[in-house]
Amino acid sequence: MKIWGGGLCDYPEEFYDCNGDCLLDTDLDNVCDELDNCPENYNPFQEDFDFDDVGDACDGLSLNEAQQKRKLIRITDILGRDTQEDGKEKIRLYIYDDGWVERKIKLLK
Ligand SMILES: [Ca+2]
Ligand SMILES: [Ca+2]
Ligand SMILES: [Ca+2]
Repeated sequence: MKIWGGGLCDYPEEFYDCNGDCLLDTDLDNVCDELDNCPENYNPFQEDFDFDDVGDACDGLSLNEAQQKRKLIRITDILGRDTQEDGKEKIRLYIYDDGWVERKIKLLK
């Protein structure tokens, strides 16, 4: 995202005025409503852990909550074969009932 740097104002950045201020910024985090992944939550860094374009600040779940709410339905290896929690595969995929997939990488001891 580019931020208008001031000076000439022939072509202000979309959604910004000539001063680099948002035309609309409900939560005052300097990310314009049109670009803000949480228009009503102050989150200047636009964190979005699961990349669904809804920011963490308003995604309705924190990481901890998410893990508590979800139910683990399968553990597979990288090729989609079922494995176990203590499997020896280096990378395991934890598949949850809401479609969430968590990748766990086993550290070598
Ligand atoms: Ca904003
Ligand atoms: Ca925001
Ligand atoms: Ca999100």
